[in-house]
Amino acid sequence: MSNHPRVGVGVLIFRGAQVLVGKRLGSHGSGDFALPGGHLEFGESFEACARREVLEETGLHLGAVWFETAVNSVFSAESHYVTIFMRSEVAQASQPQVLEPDKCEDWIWAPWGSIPQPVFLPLQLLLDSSYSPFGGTQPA
Ligand code: 8DG
Ligand code: MG
Ligand code: MG
Repeated sequence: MSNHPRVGVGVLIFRGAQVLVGKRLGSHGSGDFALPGGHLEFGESFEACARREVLEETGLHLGAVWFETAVNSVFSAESHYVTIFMRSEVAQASQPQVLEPDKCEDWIWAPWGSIPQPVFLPLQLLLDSSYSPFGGTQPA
């Protein structure tokens, strides 16, 4: 707990039109579907954080990783994150592993428009924003 905002990095890993989400366990947002990710460490780049968290949590080694957007995630009076969203793409054959079973129940590939509810606040803020992963206007 801190009275300053912290920095969280969420990683949008696309496999074609599907994005990787996992059901959180054990900490705030337990039961919510969230992107792989975690805290930015002191001195760490966004890209390095994205690669490290994804490797720790899923075993996936990412290729190119790039910045997409950011949201302001005010969870409560005591918990405030600035969330940096990074993005990467993986091959169709890629299979994530549940390497932190105390923190994530399972990983699933979900179509961008059909991520199961409930959704972890930062990802919900992204879904509610004008961000579109495939460019242009999202079909209704
Ligand atoms: P760490 O302490 O090992 O760095 O993190 P973790 O064990 O992987 O914890 P986490 O809860 O997955 O991530 C730490 C915080 O990062 C989380 O409590 C809130 C913040 N965060 C965001 N956006 C996102 C997101 O999209 N996904 C994840 N997993 N965390 C996020 O602000
Ligand atoms: Mg982590
Ligand atoms: Mg995490």
